[in-house]
Amino acid sequence: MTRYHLGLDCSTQSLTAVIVDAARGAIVHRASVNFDADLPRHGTRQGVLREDDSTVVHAPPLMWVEALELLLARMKSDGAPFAEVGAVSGSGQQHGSVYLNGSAASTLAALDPARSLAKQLGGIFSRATAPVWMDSSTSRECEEIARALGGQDVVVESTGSAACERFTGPQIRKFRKTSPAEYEATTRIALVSSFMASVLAGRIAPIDSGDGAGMNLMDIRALQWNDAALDATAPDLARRLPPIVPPTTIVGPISRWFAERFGFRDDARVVAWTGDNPSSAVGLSLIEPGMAAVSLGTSDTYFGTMSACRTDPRGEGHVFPMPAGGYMSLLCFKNGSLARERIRDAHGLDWNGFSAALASIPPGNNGAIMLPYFEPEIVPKVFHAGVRRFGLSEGDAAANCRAVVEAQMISMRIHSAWMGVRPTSIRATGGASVNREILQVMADVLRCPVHRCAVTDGAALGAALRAAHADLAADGSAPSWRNLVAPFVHPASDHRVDPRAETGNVYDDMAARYATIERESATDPASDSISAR
Ligand code: XUL
Repeated sequence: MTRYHLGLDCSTQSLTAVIVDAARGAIVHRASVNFDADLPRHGTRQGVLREDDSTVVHAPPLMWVEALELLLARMKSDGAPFAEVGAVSGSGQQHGSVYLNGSAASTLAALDPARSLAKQLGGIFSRATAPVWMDSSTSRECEEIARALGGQDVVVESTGSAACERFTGPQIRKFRKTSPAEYEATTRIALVSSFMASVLAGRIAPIDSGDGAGMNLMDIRALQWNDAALDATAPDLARRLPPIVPPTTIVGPISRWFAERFGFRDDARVVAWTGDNPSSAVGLSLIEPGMAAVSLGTSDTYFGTMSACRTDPRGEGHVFPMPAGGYMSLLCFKNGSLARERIRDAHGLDWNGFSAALASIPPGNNGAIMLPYFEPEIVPKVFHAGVRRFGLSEGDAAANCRAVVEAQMISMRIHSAWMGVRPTSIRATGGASVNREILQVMADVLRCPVHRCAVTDGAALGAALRAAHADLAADGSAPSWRNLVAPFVHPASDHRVDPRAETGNVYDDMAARYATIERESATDPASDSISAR
């Protein structure tokens, strides 16, 4: 009897597991391994290894392997129902790359259940560490790739994103340039997602199109390797990459190592893993076009869904195919909670005080505008930190509280406009989503209802639901995505905030003014309204 589905998320700091009972719409088991705390011998801090030059950020793939073994062992002793798991899938931090040598395929296929996984897999790497998404050491390679392909516009249009430092293609190019012998010894390059799927399935797993889109190597429309991008990146790259497959592909049965060690069924299916962002979209039940989710964390992230593929002409947003069909876009705003906290602290407020101050000023802030670049910004690209204030005095607590939140929401509205879909609803998650006043500004500026959702482990949950979908489909009873995901997204009790009709025009005008100010300040970074606070 296979009632359950297992989802894993190999993120930056931890490996998390969720087991779902899709028929009952319930999570039946949850567990997590923290890399720093549970596997200290790898010497990571917050899951990564940094060189003195802090642009280089790597992680040891063997640590993820050990984490998998430890996590499943803990779950087994806690009584996780592995024998009833029909399929397992997962998600990985996007962009990170794992370099495998010629022994990898045969070693993975012949794992001995009597011996530990990490002891057997130590020899399969042609590079001991994997560059991860936090690595930003490849600016030169990005320029070289963009030049070879005819400019960043061409890279965006063909691969779905501008050539970005953390993306896999520029990372591979740098590896080939700095370590040619190790590159020669590399027979396969995997993503974090496809590497973990390979370990589970005991064979080199394909890369799914959702995570493949984070490489600057895949044709975003054909969902196949883009030959010109491969040529612009490194020699003989095609033979080092596995095929690209749809995110619901079954890679094969679980490896005998896992079946014997933990009691999985021999025919438990391994479903292709994907990136953590496409997987979180499923966990947040973003399965239809026109939906959006905003995560209010240290950085704020905006996910939007589209039925057809569009790319961002400014190259700020990334486009990834969605597991449930269609495409999603990801926009990352660095000055999220970071900026809100800076204003809160500068005025000696707590969050209640911040909310009260924000609410005490009318929408539109009497014309005051802030560009909240406490740190260099990703969207829009701002290289030098500096807060810019227009018609806003630095000492006015209430106006600054409103200004920072209005700026963030207007920026989301302006920089998601290229998607051509006005969201019909937004799911808000992350720490600051408990703040109703912030959600009110979001609803007013983005002109749609905002639902606060208490989703934890969204990427692992999304992976479990993808495993369930692929497994049931393979048995001939594919559920509708909507029915599958709906029971798992629980809106918080005070969950819905509606836009107020009277604010509509205020924000149309303000968004237009904000866009002009933002554009002008990009060409005039030395304006004297800049402040460090
Ligand atoms: C997305 C990105 C991160 C990683 C880590 O482009 O770099 O969200 O996926 O979670």
